[in-house]
Amino acid sequence: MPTNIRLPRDARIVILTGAGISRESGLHTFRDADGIWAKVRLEDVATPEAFVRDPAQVQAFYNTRRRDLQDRNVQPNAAHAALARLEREWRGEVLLVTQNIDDLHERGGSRHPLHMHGELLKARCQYCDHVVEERGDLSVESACPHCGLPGGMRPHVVWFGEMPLEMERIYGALAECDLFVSIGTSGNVYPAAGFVAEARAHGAHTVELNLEPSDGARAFAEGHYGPATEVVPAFVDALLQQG
Ligand code: BV8
Repeated sequence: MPTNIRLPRDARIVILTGAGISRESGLHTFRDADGIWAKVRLEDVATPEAFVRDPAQVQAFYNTRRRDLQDRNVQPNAAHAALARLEREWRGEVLLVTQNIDDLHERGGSRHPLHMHGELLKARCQYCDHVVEERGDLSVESACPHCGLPGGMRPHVVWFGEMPLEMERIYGALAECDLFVSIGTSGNVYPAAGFVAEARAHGAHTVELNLEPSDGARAFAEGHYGPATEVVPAFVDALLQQG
């Protein structure tokens, strides 16, 4: 893949991924024609107000996605593996920030992905704030394994109107990185959609890897388009060959 990047091998890299990187693993995106928001309104299942209004509906929405994620046909793909390879072989720091709540980056070999929107396989107690692994269904009666109180367990997921996780760490990395790569995201949801402008303002080279140009494509210095399982491994190869 031709790329006009010339980076020192110890350059600092920040990668942002979205639902598009998991599409070829069999998980739906949000805003494509067959996406999640084409079947259910985000206002009904992905806001704190929805959880107060109809907790059973919200729990059912995430229970279904938690089961789907653990289907044996859902496996990390070549794009997840390529990012794990970059983390292993690149001499500089690589911070992988994902908007995704699936665990495919971990299962694809990434060691410490930063889940800025939380994790589907974790639950949080609203009474004691304890976060636990959760692979089963949550219900409105589920009790907290830590404080024992029933009825306070929610998905450990960042809903619309809630603050994403580890924002200070993310903005610190964006201010210092030499390369910012956005993969498989439509650039619709903030503050993640603003990361490219933040990185560019601090002098980073910015690249978009996506099936097609996203709404924010013009903000990037470089773009390569096609399925993530093709463009991401090719891009990682081009970076590592610079050596
Ligand atoms: C907050 C978890 C403030 C839930 C999600 C300006 C500034 C700040 C906030 C706002 C703002 N304007 C509006 C807001 C509010 C809001 C927002 O952005 N709304 C949007 C709809 C306009 N933002 C928020 O509410 C955020 N919080 O701002 O808090 C605050 C301040 C103080 C105190 C308290 C609070 C929180 C947002 C997080 C919401 N939670 N996820 C869950 O998953 O159920 S976001 C949701 O969208 C998804 O989870 C995903 O993470 C995110 C982005 O979606 P994408 O990943 O991009 O997926 P999408 O389908 O859109 O695109 C897929 C792309 O892949 C496409 O481009 C497609 O072409 C491509 N693709 C498809 N197939 C492939 C492919 N690419 C490669 N290969 C393929 N095969």
